[in-house]
Amino acid sequence: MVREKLVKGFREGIVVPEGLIAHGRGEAFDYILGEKSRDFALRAERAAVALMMLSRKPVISVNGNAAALVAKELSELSDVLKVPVEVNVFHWSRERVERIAEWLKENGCKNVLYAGDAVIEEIEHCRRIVDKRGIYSADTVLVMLEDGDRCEILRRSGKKVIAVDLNPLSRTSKMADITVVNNVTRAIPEMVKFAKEMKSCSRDELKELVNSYSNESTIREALKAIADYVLSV
Ligand code: PTJ
Repeated sequence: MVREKLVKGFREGIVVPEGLIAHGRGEAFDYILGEKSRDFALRAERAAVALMMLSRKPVISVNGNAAALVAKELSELSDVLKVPVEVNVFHWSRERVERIAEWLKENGCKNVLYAGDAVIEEIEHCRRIVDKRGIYSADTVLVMLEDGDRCEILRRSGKKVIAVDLNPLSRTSKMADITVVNNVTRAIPEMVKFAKEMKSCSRDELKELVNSYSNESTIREALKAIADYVLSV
């Protein structure tokens, strides 16, 4: 079913061929992680939601694969957290960006940014094209299925980065403030659930969740989970 969503997205011009390759890589990591949400992923998801709730101007960055896989869930997350979704893609064309934005709107997203009216100079590829009201001025960016160098540049420009990436060894995973080593198909619905539950948390409780979080531990635990799982089968 997941593959069918991507294939449909590909036929409709939302997903690029490279996105199908990226998904295959994700599937391989998901397989050796046991295809379930691990404790370190759930902890990262809670910390991620807390960080977004504490942020002045958070934004959810969405590319072709994410839109094809979890458009409805991203719309819900955007709604619950009152955070905009920005279409930001590696393989950019005005037509493609508009198509993804339309798809997100059809799936319930009320706050979609895709103006492409600003650039982040240091980024060399098309992900440099951003929206002034979104990634450009955001203090926290949630990214998924990300290529390595943007994460580093966003962090260098003073933004907090939350990544969802099944590969704990990727540059994005290592560079992000919070890495959710989980499949977006599980991570985003879980984050919606946590966001609803955490609405009653005080700022101090949210701060405690963020401050007690260690991304280094997450990466280490993810690698250990892979090693244990692979050796146990
Ligand atoms: O839509 P565009 O134009 O922005 O293009 C997007 C792609 C996916 C082509 C681009 O971002 C890309 O090439 O990504 P990479 O470098 O292949 O990185 C994707 C990362 O996401 C890899 O580390 C994969 O393991 C991981 N990944 C793949 N599928 C999933 C995933 N992580 C979480 N959930 C998934 N379903």
